[in-house]
Order: sequence, then C-alpha cells, then structure tokens
Amino acid sequence: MGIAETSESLKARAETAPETLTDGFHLLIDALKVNDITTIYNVPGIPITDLGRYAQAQGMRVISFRHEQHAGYAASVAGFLTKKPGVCMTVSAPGFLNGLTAMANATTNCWPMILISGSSEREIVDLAQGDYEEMDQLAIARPFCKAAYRLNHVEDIGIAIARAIRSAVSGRPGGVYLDIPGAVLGQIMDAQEGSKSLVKVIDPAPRQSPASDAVARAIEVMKGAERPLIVLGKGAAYDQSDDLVRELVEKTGYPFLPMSMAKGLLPDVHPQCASAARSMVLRDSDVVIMVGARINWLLSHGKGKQWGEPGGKRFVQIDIDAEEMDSNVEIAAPLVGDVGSCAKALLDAMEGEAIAPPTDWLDAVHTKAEANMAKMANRLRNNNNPMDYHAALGVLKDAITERPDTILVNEGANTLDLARSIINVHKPRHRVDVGTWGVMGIGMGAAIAAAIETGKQVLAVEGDSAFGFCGMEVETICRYKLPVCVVVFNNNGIYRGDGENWGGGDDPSTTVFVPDARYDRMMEAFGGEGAWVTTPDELRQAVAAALDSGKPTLINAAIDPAAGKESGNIGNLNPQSVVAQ
Ligand code: ADP
Ligand code: TZD
Ligand code: MG
Repeated sequence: MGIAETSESLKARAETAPETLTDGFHLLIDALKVNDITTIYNVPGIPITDLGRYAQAQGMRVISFRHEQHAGYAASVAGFLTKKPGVCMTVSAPGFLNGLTAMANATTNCWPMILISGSSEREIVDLAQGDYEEMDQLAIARPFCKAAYRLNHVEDIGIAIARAIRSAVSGRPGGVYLDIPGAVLGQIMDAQEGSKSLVKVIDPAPRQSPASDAVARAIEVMKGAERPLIVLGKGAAYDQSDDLVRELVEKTGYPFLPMSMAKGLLPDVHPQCASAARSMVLRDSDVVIMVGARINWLLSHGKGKQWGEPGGKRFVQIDIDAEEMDSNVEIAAPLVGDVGSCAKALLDAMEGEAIAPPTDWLDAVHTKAEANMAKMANRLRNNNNPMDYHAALGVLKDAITERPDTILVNEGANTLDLARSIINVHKPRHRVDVGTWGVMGIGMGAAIAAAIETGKQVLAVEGDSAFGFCGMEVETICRYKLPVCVVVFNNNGIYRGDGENWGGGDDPSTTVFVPDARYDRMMEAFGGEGAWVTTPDELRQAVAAALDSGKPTLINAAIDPAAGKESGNIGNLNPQSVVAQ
C-alpha cells in the first residue's frame, strides 16, 4: 500500500474509508505544524482557498490580507522577529507577483521567509497553452530568493517543507520560494504513509563558531585600538544572543552605534550608546567592530568623508556569511560565524587582555553626545504652529519611553530619518522599519506581524506617502482587532507638501497629495478609532488613549508642509540635472 498504491485503489478507498487517507492540503499543514510553524499570512483564491480554511480548522492562525505584498512583508517581519521562517501563501501569477516584492525584500534584508504559491497545471504552463493565471513562477522567483523549489507529488510535501525551512534560516537567512501546483493539493495518499513522510527539521540553523586563529587576529586588532567603535546591525538583533552582545559591549567598554533595526539591542539610553555622536565616531574611530551589519550604502560603503582619513581604520567583522567580508573595504579581522558564537569567542579570548579604550576617547564621545542631545531636546519641545516633525516626534519619544514594551514600526522619508534619531528604543527587536532597500509600504504588514507574533502593542509612525502604499490593510488590523496605533505624519506629500508644478500647469506637483486628507476616517470606516490632531498636546492625548486602550487607531497628525527636506537625510543620493527645467 502507500506510495506504490494505484490511484484506482486510493480512489476506491476515498469512497469507502476516507479516514485512512490524507491529501496535499492536510499534509502541507501537518508539515508546517510539525516544524512549529503555526501562522500563515495569505490572500485566498484558486488554488489555495481551502488550504487557508483547513489550516484554520487545524488550529493554525491564518491572517488574510487585502494584498499579497503586505501578507509577504508581514511574513518576512515575522521571520526577523522570531528567527523562524514567516510563511506567506498566495494564488498563482498575479498573486505570486504581488508577493514576490516582499520575498525579494526579505532576501535583501536577510530575513527568513517562505513564499508558497499555488500554480496552474504544469503541462499547460509548460506548453504555454494559456491556463488560468498561467506563469512559470519557479523561474521568475529564482533570482529573488535564496532557493526555489517545486513540489510535484504529494509524498514530497514533508521533505519540501523541511528543505524550504532549512534554506530560509540556515547560514545567511533569506526568502525561499515553494511552488505548489494546485493539483498536488488534491492528490491523496495513505494517511499513515503521509504522516511518515513528514520531516521535522533538526537544528535548522546550526550555530557556527569562528576559528581560533581568526579570534586571535581580532583580539590583536582590538588591542591596538585607541578609538574603537562597535557597530550593531540587524543581523545581531536577529541572532537573539542579546546577553552576549551586551556583555561584549560592556566588557570592551567600546562606544556602540546601533543601525536602525539594532536599536534597542542595548537600550538607546545606555551610557555607551554613541548614536548622538554618530558623525564623530564614524569619522574619528580607528578600529570598528561590525556585528551583523553590512558595510553598504547605509554606511557610505565604509568610504568617503564620513569615514575620515582614507585608510585610517581597521575593521573587525562578525558575519555568518563569509562572502560579506571585503565587500566594500578591507576587513582586517573577519570572524565568520553567528553573532552569539563570535561574541562568546571574543569574550573568552579577551580574558586577561588589555583592550579597554583610552578614557579620553570615551570622554570625547560622551561630551559630543551630551551636547547634541541637549540641542535636540530644545527642538523637541517647540510649540510651532503648524506642528513640525520635531515637536510631534518629541511626543512619540515620550510615549515609547513610558511604554518601552511597545514595538515601533517606522517608514517614510523625513518621518523615518527623524524618528530613527529621536525615538529611543529600549528593548531588542522593538523597532521595524524600511530596512536595507528603504522600501515604502512595509508599515502595515510589519505592524500586523509584530502584533500577531508578539502580542504586544504596536506604534506605527508613517509618512503620509508611506502609509498610502499599504493603507488598505487598516481593514485587516480592524478585522483581527490588533493593538496597532498608526500615526500618519500628514505633511500633504512626499518629503514636503508645498511642491509646485515646475511647468506651471494646473496639475498638482508630482510630490504633493490632496491637502489635509482625512486618513483617520479610513480607520473609522472599518470600526477603528480615528483622530485628527494639529498640536503636540492633542497628539500626546490621542497617542496615550490609543496605546492604553489597545484599540486599532489611526491618528492623523497635521505636519507643517514646509517642514521636511527633499529625500529626508539622503538627498545627496538624488542625481542632479545640469539642464534647466
Ligand atoms: P544593518 O542594515 O542593520 O546594518 P544588514 O542587514 O546590512 O544590517 O546586515 C546584516 C548582516 O547580518 C548580514 O550580512 C547577514 O549575513 C548577517 N547575519 C544574519 N544573521 C546572522 C547571524 N545569526 N549571525 C551573524 N551574522 C548574521
Ligand atoms: N516606492 C517604494 C516601494 N519605495 C520607495 N522608497 C519609494 C517609492 C521612493 N520614496 C522614498 O524613498 S521615501 C518616499 C518615497 C515615495 C515617501 C516619502 O514621503 P512620506 O514621508 O510622506 O512617506 P515624509 O515625512 O513626507 O518625508
Ligand atoms: Mg509626507
């Protein structure tokens, strides 16, 4: 019996003893559950509609979105927050393509995610005979993920899910595509054989210790440091070795700079946090220890004015991916391994070594940070009318300080750049943002995933443009009654709301929106709370009410349309024309 059994005899059993059979729908769910994956982010439709229903019936949490991109972003953020692959499920062709952006974004950010898409009849797709939602999805997915697989037989479901999980989380995490032709879901097999075909992945992301000579090399570099710095990246946040990272920072005594999603790994208010002296420490440091952070555009590729004298720095880099070393600058001491194992190896090797930094460096960093923070504090208390970013963010900073368990989601341009430097994060993995691509539209998916995966209150601080990419998901937030408070920084546009048509015509400028748009009413339309606020005091009250009630809320905060800068902090990346408009 079992796999070798003929389809005729299985069909006969389906009539007489269906309880002895299983099928693709149920095996897929069992294969996920046996690997402790209990949530699916999806948009239903042919051929996966019943898969979602059966998953719910089998006790899984199935979160249905309004658009696959947001289901995908949610899955990828779930991956970042939990260290387990987030699963997104979509229908064929257009649904798959909608989810693909999110999977590509997951791969770019090194977040584990599995995109499972139903697909059309293989024979028809391969002969391009025009099936319903026909597309060669496997080929299209491949360049955007770590690995892409297709299942062709029901008995392969167990091994395929195992393979997808291991690919997503081992080594450098990333997106994995799993193609499931609709027909496989309906295939039947003997239930006992089916259950034997399931695979529970053992040690899906094995720890990886650095070699001892590599550790000794790093210690030598650290011993010679006069102005050392530690840069923490989201790979360190992802690794969840929070105690070891803290010990490394505190035992070395080095100032540390968190990249945006590593904020909170150690609290931003930690005495060694150098965020408020960022320019100074990047420029003046002589040894930089990168911990789960790539030296990419977000760090000016480790070169240029921002990094001080050319050749003036030596880098130690901790990364799970050996290929990351020397990507942009020479790495004097590569440490290939997971953050926890590398931090532990360094801590052990540091015993008895003199690696403490000179106090004049620490004093200089501290003095600079204090001065910058004092300057900023005044701006945060301003009462300008209309309200500017600083006043509004000062209020949100206080709200998070009072409720440090709140998970902060953040996207936009000025809204992102200013919130990143103003709002302190107090706990690991309590900030999710636009990530490596600076993608707009991740906010609602991220907020939903954060609420679902952690059960915590979420505060999503969104530019009005950023919110527009994903705003319809407020219905999802209301439907699942999630504790999400969205604050839209409404400056009537992209970067600024006072742009003019360069041609002088009647059409609005390309960067402005309908002024004073009532985004708050979108939340009200689905039964959530809405508020329109124009002053810091009103914002303070509305945010407190929302965060304390846990109700889905959208606070539409009017921000001075003239307060923002072009492209926020990265206007320098805009190409310039030498020809007049
Ligand atoms: P950030 O944007 O915060 O600077 P990046 O996304 O650029 O961070 O870098 C994250 C790095 O962390 C990637 O190079 C990735 O390979 C690495 N990484 C991911 N997970 C781990 C881990 N568990 N241990 C070590 N490095 C990791
Ligand atoms: N599309 C996508 C998917 N990602 C992007 N990053 C952009 C377009 C380009 N873009 C930015 O880089 S920021 C931004 C866009 C459209 C919106 C900025 O406006 P905002 O924020 O209202 O969200 P501020 O506060 O007005 O600056
Ligand atoms: Mg805006």
